[in-house]
Amino acid sequence: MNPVIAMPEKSLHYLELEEKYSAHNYHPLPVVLSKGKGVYVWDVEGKRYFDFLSGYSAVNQGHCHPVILEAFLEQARQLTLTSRAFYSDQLGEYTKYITDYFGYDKVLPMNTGAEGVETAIKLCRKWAYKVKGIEEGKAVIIACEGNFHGRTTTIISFSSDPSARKDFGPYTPGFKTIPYDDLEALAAALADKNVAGFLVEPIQGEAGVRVPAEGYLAKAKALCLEAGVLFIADEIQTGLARTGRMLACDHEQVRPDILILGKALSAGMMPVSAVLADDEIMLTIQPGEHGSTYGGNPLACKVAVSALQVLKDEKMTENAALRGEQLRKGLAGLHSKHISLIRGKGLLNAIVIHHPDPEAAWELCLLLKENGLLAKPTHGDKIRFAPPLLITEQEINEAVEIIGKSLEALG
Ligand code: IF1
Repeated sequence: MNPVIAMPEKSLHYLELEEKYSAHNYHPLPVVLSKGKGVYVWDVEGKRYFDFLSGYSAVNQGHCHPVILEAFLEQARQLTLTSRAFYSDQLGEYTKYITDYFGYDKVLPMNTGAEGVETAIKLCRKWAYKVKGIEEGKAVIIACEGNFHGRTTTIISFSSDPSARKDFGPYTPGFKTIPYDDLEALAAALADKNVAGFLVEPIQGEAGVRVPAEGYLAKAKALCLEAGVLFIADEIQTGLARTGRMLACDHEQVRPDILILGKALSAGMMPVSAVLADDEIMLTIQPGEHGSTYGGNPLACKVAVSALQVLKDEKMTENAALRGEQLRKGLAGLHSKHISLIRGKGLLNAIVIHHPDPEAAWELCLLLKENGLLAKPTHGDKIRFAPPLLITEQEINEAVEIIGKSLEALG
């Protein structure tokens, strides 16, 4: 059955518009959404679904959270953009709030995740030349195989995914990739005196929610400290309560030298990213050397404060830990022959599909959709399950039932 042809007329209309006029840089599931609230989204026909993607973990706080929405609307009526040519009454408040929240001296506000990563790279290089004393132009940043840090030309230069980098060269030099979750490889790479930073995802999202061995982050941080190298954590996806701790690094009491946040920092309302570091690192960048028109805009500032506050007020970290445990147990309890692996932390989870049909993960997502749950396959055989963090015990049970029913229908 071709799912596109089987679509209702209204959905088909919007799908065809996108196909005709939008660049073909995505392959979406055939569902057209027009409304979201909490853990649910609705399609244009009015059918309700559990959202188990959460905008790739950008809507941790749930869709259109009423408190955050109110903050958004209040500020939108007042002032939305000043540029950084002037001060605003929101940026100072936000920078104090977020640096207190995470315990850093300073924050540099940007918009998208990729911009946050680019900012961290520039900061690390600047620190390498101004503080560490590496010879100009020689700084090396270590990254991991299987990484996903964004789509800019520099970031894809150290991607190991051919579809992310092929035909987009020439590539930016100054990066070395090593296997993920491999401390020996890290130790060997750190022997190079020109290494300035180690850029790592505490759990690799794009790689299908790859959780490293316990102790990896703590030991990697210790190795970096010993080598005088900055430990740079990309917590754009793993941060902000998603894995059952405020930061995934908190699971191992690791404090990154540079912390990159994005996605849920605005609860899905708009692109907001942030880079946090202490003065020794952050103050190496001087006026005029970095920035962005929209970075730190008053609307973003107001929304980010509210998004962070809601995570604490509604105990989303604790709920992510509890409900994540319940979800993994529930999935294991299905005893499905089609699931070869269940992995994750908190509410960042994935299953690996075992099936003779290579399209089975996609087919399963279509069945899940029919049964009222949205999820997306990654790397062919993996499906990510990452609902908003306010999901209840009852809702997890319902979701597991839908997943079980869909796995059975897969045959
Ligand atoms: C897409 C994955 C998720 C990220 C980490 C930086 C960024 C991302 C750890 C860049 C973005 C996204 C973007 C999304 C697919 C997606 C993704 F499957 F590719 F890995 F979430 F799981 N660091 N992740 O995960 O942030 O510039 O996009 O704001 O459509 O490409 P951005």
